[in-house]
Amino acid sequence: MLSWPHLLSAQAERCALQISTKPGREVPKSFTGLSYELSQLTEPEFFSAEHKDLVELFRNLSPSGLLRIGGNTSEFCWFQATPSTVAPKLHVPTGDISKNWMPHQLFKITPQAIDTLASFLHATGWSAIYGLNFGNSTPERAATEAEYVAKTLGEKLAFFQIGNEPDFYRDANNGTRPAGWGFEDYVKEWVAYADAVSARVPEARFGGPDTGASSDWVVRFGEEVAPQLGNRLIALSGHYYAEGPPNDPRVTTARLLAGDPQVIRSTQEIMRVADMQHLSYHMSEGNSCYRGGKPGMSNAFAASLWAADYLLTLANLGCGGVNLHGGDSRFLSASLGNHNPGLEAAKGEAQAASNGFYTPIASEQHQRASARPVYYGMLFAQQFAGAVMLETNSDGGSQLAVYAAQKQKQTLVALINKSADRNLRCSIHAPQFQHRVRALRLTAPSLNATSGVLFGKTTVSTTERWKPHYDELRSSSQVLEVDLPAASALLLFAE
Ligand code: BDP
Repeated sequence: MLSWPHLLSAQAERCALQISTKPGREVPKSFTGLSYELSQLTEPEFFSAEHKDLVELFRNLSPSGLLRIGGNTSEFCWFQATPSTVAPKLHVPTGDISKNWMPHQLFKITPQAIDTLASFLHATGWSAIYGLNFGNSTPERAATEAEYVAKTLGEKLAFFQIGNEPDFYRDANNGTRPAGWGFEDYVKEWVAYADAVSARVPEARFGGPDTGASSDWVVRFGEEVAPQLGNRLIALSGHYYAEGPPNDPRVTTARLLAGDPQVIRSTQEIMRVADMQHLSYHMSEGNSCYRGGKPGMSNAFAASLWAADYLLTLANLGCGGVNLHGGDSRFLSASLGNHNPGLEAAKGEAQAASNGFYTPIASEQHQRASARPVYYGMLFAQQFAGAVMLETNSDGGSQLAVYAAQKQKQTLVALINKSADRNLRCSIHAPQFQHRVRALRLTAPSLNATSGVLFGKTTVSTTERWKPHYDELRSSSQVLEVDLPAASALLLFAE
């Protein structure tokens, strides 16, 4: 009887790939990141060195990642600097409150939460992008908070961002600023906040504008704010959600995996300004589907392949880091004005959470944290951190994504087969393939599977370091033949 790889070869379509030796962009070691709601800090024990499961999952994902804390709830958080600090007034938007998608409550952050956050960052090796409230605060409050955060996090603070998705503020379902409020108003107010923070924290570094969707705001921010801030501005930032909302019937796994050509166009536009102004660019918040993600897609293996492909696309273009959003469903629901549209999309099927189906790490209250499928896609892309991207060429069509990089003496080649039913047999032409080639596979029972994901034949646990099992492949020439079953990915390491 034939074993399955032989069987697969018989039914597989052939494809050919070429890997060049021409170096492209360098992938920062801190490239792989996560994003959380700032309101998560109302529970200081969450981001704490004592939260061992979470520490281990962060460390397994990256030894030096970037944790971005912000989101819609950051616009409703206030810092209780001293016991006598009073809460600000809750901003209640005008009109029908049920149609407003911003939080309708305040969240208190205490100095203790910043102290435990520092312990978490030290335990994980990660650094933080800290989001200051700009929607409903004052420059004085922001400066007081920034001073404590900067002092406590020290070198673990990468930079501050001020405000979340300001390009949406004037929209009726957001209502943070009146209709007609625009980019010029934004920059004026934003620079006043940055100056107030700098007056208290002279060494403070900033990133922005952390827009929801408008790449033109990111470009203008780079062109207009960088000259005003000088070396205080170190990063441009913007968000990206591939699909949404989850209860829109057009949002499907097939559409998610078909890819979005706009990603390349807008990232290239932003990178042009980032390079010109010597800034890095961070996709500081995003995921497969906005408004909390779609069950059966965002929490399934499809999201794993999407994330691997998306992160490597951005790495190829020179992006400085990607933070996929997630966290506890209570805070993600609050970030959406307590709407849970994902449950509507689930059509009555029981779900493990009420929201945040896209979260890379499941971490519901009173439950042990665990890695979701999307986490594995990020871990796949993380193998490229610290490498220099190489050009590739493939005739495999749009459902086959191919990336390559040089990491010291190793050449990495990633093949992501996003098709649900098209098995491939690929011949890879690479001058680097002369000696030993090892392989890790990313697999799951199907694109819709919400469990059973394996990377390097193993899962990521909360109790020990991830140890993948490599397959040894021999390559005596510069051409290597590999099987790539439908809905799976393969990572090759050539020495
Ligand atoms: C972004 C917000 C974040 C939300 C997320 C979502 O910054 O707080 O949780 O969208 O829609 O707009 O899921």
